[in-house]
Parts: sequence; structure tokens; C-alpha cells
Amino acid sequence: PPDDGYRLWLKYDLIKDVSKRETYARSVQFIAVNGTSQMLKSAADELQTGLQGLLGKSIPIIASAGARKGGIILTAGNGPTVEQQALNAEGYQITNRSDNIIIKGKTDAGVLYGAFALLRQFQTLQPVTALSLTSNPKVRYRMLNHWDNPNGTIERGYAGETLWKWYELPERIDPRYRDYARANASLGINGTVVNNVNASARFLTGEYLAKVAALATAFRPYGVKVYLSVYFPAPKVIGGLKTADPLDPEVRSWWANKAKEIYGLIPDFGGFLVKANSEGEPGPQDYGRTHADGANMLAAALAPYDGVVMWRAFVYKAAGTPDRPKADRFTAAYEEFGDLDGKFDKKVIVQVKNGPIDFQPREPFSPLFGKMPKTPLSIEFQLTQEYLGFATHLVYEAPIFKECLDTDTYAKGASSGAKSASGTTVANVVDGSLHGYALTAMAGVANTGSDRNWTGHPMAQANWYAFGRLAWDHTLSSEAIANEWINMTLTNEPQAVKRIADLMLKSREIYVNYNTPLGLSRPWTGVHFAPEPWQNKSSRPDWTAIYYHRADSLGLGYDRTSTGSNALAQYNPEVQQRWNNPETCPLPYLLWFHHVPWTKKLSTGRTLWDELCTRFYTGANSVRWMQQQWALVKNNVDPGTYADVAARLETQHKEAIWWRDAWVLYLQEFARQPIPAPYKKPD
Ligand code: GCW
Repeated sequence: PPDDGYRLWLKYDLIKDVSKRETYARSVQFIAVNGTSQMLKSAADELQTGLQGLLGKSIPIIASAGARKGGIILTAGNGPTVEQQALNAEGYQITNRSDNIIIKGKTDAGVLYGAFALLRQFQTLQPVTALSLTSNPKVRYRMLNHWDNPNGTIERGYAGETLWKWYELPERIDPRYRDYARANASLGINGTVVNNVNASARFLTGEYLAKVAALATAFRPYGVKVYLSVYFPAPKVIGGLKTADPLDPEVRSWWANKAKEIYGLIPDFGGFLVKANSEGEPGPQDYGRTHADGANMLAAALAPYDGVVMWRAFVYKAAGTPDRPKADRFTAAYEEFGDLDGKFDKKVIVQVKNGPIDFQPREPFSPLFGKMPKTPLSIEFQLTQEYLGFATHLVYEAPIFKECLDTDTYAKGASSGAKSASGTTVANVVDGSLHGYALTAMAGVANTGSDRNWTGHPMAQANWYAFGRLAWDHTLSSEAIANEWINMTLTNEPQAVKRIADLMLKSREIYVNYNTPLGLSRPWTGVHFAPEPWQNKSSRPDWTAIYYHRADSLGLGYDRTSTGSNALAQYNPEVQQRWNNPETCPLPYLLWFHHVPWTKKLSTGRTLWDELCTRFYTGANSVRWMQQQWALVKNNVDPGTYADVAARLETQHKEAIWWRDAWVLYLQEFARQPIPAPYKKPD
């Protein structure tokens, strides 16, 4: 039967090469597991199932290897050896000793991650002899954030409805919960926020906590902890109090009791995620208090337990309004959070979106990363393709994540220069190595849903995969991750792997070209799908298109230098220098920071107008190239997956033209110039 995508990258299909299979089979004649915990059992079971599929052989699980050779030995423990000392709490080590493959972790979780890593070796046809793999996660909390509502819908979700069947819980446990946890564990994702940050207070009621506890039980054998988004005024809405003021003693004790109730049901509950005073969500400012007051109050409630508070910095007051005509949404988060640096409780992590605005196809990094040395900052990426063509456009997101993570914040001033060598990149901030944070986290807004293949677009599975791998180790390259994923999910045929990887690696730039080239942005209100650069009516000016692109008769782009909003001043001087001169600002960021005349000659030799047209047209044409590349792998991938992706690429092409034409025709009204000759012909 055609592959329905349900198994994700954990497919475990029989390895076609017989001799390879036989070689592998000789090294795995048993799985010995030292211990009986749930997580060790998960590890052994996964190896057994995986190897059964890959090698077509059933391998016994035994309690102890004794003198036996030619098997896999799983051991957890914190011993004195140098190897063990090289591991952190969730790291693993895989070595060959006395003809056995040994997977070691300090904890059971480490062993579980090691088991998946070993399976990956088989799935990607790597050797399993002379192994010496030591790997430690670089951040501690590796999280998915689900924007799932109690009524089953998912905010910005394009892969069906929520995975959580609230009306069946807590009694019925959908088998899919376990597969969800397995998929996450295979990447090292160890936490999941199950409900939308635009939170319903209902999740904190006894009725729902019992359901959440049932999910926690299903995920626990895979090391995935459950977290909840909280509605800040819950003490009023479900607690019957008159206020939700974070400094009010009754409110504080309400939260303390709520935490106690939660931990009574879920002893390893992860903690709270909070969106407050943002886009209409209530928060501490409603009572004249600060974000720190709100976050610290929740941290106090969690003090007796292991949980943490993840407080989002995605905030922006209405900008462009008569009282704040010049205000720039770009600067809003730092304006609200900058002064609070160092004022948060030790259990608080401030969660910052990668860019200052909102998950645009390309954004500069958020200025907070360079300027909050005393506050643990988590980075929030968006896997679901809100601004990336929903589930019909193929966009491999690893390059988006990497571009941000690898950018130097110059948080310690001028340094040796070269990207990550400087030690002050966004990744170095987030992983705690720069400022020595004890709490470190990365979050991805999930792209999963009830669709059989989890993510709608079959290729969007790679975005879940890539996020998880980078949350574990941000030094992995986009290319290495793509290669792993393709080998595990689509094909092992080297030529086809190469072609698909090429297609994936170019996909983001292609999308940017037909969607928002040269640093345009488009977070206007509404569905975030249709091109409507003309949209200029909304309850808030900063929810119009015009507010962002600033097209006028002279030119295009948002002046964020000192002659404009001066948002650039929120970056360290070296970063400002990189972006503040329109002559030298790299083209991908140009219109983020400058209002550029239509006739201005760019470094490409073309005027702004010609360059824009070139990008819009070549971008849309490149989707044809993507289709051709995909057609060339037809015989190497599953026919169902092939047809699904081919059909979505056809839609993508149609929509790329739609975007191109909308922008070009709209901008032409301002630029008043012809479309350059090579692109005049209709498609
Ligand atoms: O990306 C924007 C979305 C909102 C979302 C908000 C946020 C959950 O358009 O749908 O709300 O950001 O991140 O809070």
C-alpha cells in the first residue's frame, strides 16, 4: 500500500541491500537492558521494533548480556569514568566494546535518546562498528508549543484538528499519543505545551487537569513532560476572585493552591507558558504591574516543584495610532522588557520569538538576544507555516532557524568576527554558554494536527524534525539534517537524496523571492495567506499592510535608522554598523531597515524596482524548477508521497504567481515603471 506518512521518519522499512542487512544483523543479536524503568523499556522496545523492520529479524530483549557478544547493551548510571563524566543529564554515548554496542546515559532519558541515535545509524546506513558517539543536548528544555484550542481547532494550524481528543480523555488514550511522544523522543524533544498561548482558563479546571494528566501519563515513558499555557486572569474566571493582580495575597495563594493541585495529579508537570498583555490577552499590566511581577508570582507558586515559567516577550502596543504616530512595533518588546533584565525569579525564562515582528519569511534577530544578559532567554521558532504558505508550499525551515541562531549579537562587543567562533551568537545566548544561564530552552510552535501524515504537507515533517535536532544541537547544519531526514523518510538512493536535499535547501530562498524579497515583511491582519499589500483598514494601523512595507511615490521599505524609527539603536554597535548603511546593508535585510528609492541602483547593478521584479519573477519560476527536480525522483520515493508532493507543488506554483502579480501590480502604482523586459511575457 502507498505510504500514508503516519510513521514519519521512524519508518523502519526493510533495508534493501541484503549484504548490508546481514552485516548489521551480526552485530545485533540481542538487546540487553539493565533496569526496568518505563524509559528503558521504551528504549528497548523501540530498538526491537526498529530492528525487526529494518533487518527483518526478531531480536530478543534480555535482562543481562552476561558473557554474550554481538548485541546491544543499554545501561544508565552516573559512574566515575571519564566517559560518564563527559555526559550531561540527558546525553548519551554509544561505543563498541567486546563485540557489543553499548549505549550509556547518566539517566534513563539519556539511554532512550541513545537508542534513537543508534537506530538513526541503521536508518541512514552508517556503520555500527567502531562507534564513538557522544552527544549532549545543548539546551535543557526542548519544547513544542501547540496552539490548540479546547474546541479542537488549532490557531494557525494547517494539518487538521488538534491531536488531543479532549472529549475522550481521560478515559480513552488514543494510540497516537504514544506515537507523538516517540517521534519527539527520537529528536530529544522533552516538553510539550498542549494548549494555545491564547489560553482558555478551562485547562486549569479539575475537569481538564484530569485529561492533561492522562496525556502526561501517555508521554512519560518517552521523557516528554506536559506544560500548560495559562490564562492570566484565571483566578477571576474560574477561581471566583475579584482580581488577578499578581501582588494580591489571595491571588498568589490561588496560584499556589492550583500548582499544588496540578502536581498532585502530574508529579513531573513541566510548568507554565504565558502570553500576557499581548494582542488583547490580559496580564499584569492591567493592574499596573510589570511582566516581572506576573512571571515571578507564577514562579513563586511553582517554587516547591521542579516546574518553570516561560513568559513570552511577544508584546506590542498599538503603533501608528494618533497618540503614538511614529511608534515602531519592532522596538516594542525591548521597550517593555529591557528594564526588567535581572528582575525575574530564577525559575523564569523569557521566551522570545526569533525576530522582532512575527515569524516572517526572513527577519533580523530580535534585539533582546543581544541585550538581556541577566535573563535566561528562550528562542521561539514557528514550525507551522503561518507566513510560509500554509500546507501547500514546500519550505524547509532549518535555514531560517540557523540563520538566526548563527548571527552574532556582539553582546560582548567587537570580537574575532567570524560567526559562531565569536561565542556571542544568538545560539550562544540561548544555550546559556555566553551568560551562564542555568535554564535554557528552545520552543517550536508545532505544525502537527490530526491529518494522517501529522503535518499536512509531507515535506513539512522535515520542519518538525529539523527543529528537534537543532534544539538538541544547534551546531548541526541544515544540510546534514536534511540528509538524515530524507534517508530516514523518503529514500536512500544517493542521487535522489542529493536532489531532494538541494530542493529543500533552496526552498526558503525561493519562497522569500516570490513572497517578500529584499527584506519586505507582511504580518498584516487576517488569514496571513492572501497577498493583500494594499490592505490599509483595520482597528489598528500596525495591523495594516501599508504600515510594514511603506510603499510611496519615492520608494519602499521601513526606515529604522536614526532618520526613521531608530529601531537599529536597540542592537549592539557592530550589528548597527552591519545594517544601518543602505549602501552596505545586505540585500536580504535592506527593506527591513531602509526606505529605498525605486530608482536606487543596488549592488546587483539593478535598480530597486528592477531587482524586486527580478526576484518576484525568478522566485515564481523557480517553483517550476522545484517541480522538475521532484519529477526526477519519482522512481525513488513512495508513489503516494510522490503524488501528494507533486500536487502541492502545482498549487504552490499557482500561488507563487498570485503573490508575484499582486505585489508587482500593486507596487507598480507607486514605482510607475514598466516591468523589465525579460518578465513581460505572460506565464
Ligand atoms: O503569529 C501571531 C499569530 C497569532 C498568534 C500570535 C502569538 C497565538 O498571528 O495567531 O497567537 O502571533 O504568537 O501569540
